Amino acid sequence: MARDLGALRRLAVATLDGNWEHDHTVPSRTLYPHQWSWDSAFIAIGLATVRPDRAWRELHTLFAAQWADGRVPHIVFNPALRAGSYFPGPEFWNSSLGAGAPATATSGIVQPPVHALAAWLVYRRAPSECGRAELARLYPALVAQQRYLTGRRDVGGAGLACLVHPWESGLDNSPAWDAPLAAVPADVAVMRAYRRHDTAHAEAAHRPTDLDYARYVALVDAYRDGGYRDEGLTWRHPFLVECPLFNTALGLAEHALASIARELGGDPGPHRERAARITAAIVDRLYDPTTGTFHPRDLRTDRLVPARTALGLIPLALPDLPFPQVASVIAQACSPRFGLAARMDRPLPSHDRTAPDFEPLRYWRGPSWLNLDWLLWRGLRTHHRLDLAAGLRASMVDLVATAGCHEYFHPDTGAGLGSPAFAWTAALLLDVLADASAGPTSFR
Ligand code: 2M8
Repeated sequence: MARDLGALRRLAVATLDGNWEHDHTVPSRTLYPHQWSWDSAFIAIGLATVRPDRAWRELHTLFAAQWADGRVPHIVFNPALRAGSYFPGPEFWNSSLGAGAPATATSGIVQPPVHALAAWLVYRRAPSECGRAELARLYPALVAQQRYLTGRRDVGGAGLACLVHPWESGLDNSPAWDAPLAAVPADVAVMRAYRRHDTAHAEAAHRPTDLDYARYVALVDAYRDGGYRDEGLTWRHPFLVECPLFNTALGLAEHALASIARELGGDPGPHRERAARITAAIVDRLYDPTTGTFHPRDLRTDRLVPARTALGLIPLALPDLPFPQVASVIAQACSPRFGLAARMDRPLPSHDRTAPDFEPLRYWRGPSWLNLDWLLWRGLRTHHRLDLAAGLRASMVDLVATAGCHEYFHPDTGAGLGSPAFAWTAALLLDVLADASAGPTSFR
């Protein structure tokens, strides 16, 4: 596999080029042949280093499928693909049932709103008049996305967005969702009526189980049959959680929007105030002083989910996270649970490696993922832990140098798992390689 940085960069660019599809990038040609929301944000960040025009195109294509209520769907389906090329496909989601859905078929749920941060980073990579025009075009759509998430999706009433499906977290089968999902009535036999597409392209033992899928399907059924409406979710929806990663993205988006507003000659003040309120709510509602990390809050029980997953470390990316939480999250990240160090001997896992339900091969239940690394890498730089940031950066580069642009990696051996040509791995690697000096981050 590619060892020198030039060859590594070429591999990443070739992966992105190979996944480019007219006006967007597919996460993987085999497993995920449509456009995914948070993938596109990460992809744009990487494209900005080599193909800035495509970076903007990626974001504009995604936002062209934004719903009238401001939600940005987690999948935008490519109408040119044959039926059955992904499950659940457009016929299952039937987005036309949602008021204000676009003409293009989409899913009806969302993913972490990392897009405002992406737009800001794409612009910052090469500021220009043209880039400013692209930012100005996206700004109202990004604001509408925030309004949806902090408005209709504030089911808990404390200013945080609530997820209605584990897919909205992006960490589909994380142990964080086991407890809230257990309350979702589902019968694994319903899966006989469907054909899973993922297990035809990846090992079943690495993917979510059929029972997980039965619950995923039941949750989509419930949300879709309510016309994708968010009013009254408390009374009728069986899965309602506030996720630390998702809400960190929500807070980062307001910081990024403040920078964008300032750049466009607008007032950054309201965005800064909203960012501060989101960070305060994350600390107030999702921080557990006994574990020293953040946990999802299950709104059905009003309790924090006990699992210690990598989700709990991600609020470190917030620039205004108070010092006690910064210190305790870093201490936990450096503990044997996650093994972060200036010289890491193993990749960062997606779940506590000392937990009994840690599974090194199964998707989001242990394997290492570059997007989690990247978010934490930003957090470490934001809070001036350049020693640890350098260790994590070296680990990311090492993973791809040894195994290629895989979707995820074995958290002990670094072996490549899942899709072998995965777009956000390639994109985030390009971003990491372009920031060789890796100094502190800021929203300036
Ligand atoms: C995975 O999720 C999709 C459902 O959205 C799937 O398993 O079919 C997750 O890793 C998610 O975070 C990612 O956005 C998506 C496409 O890469 O794949």
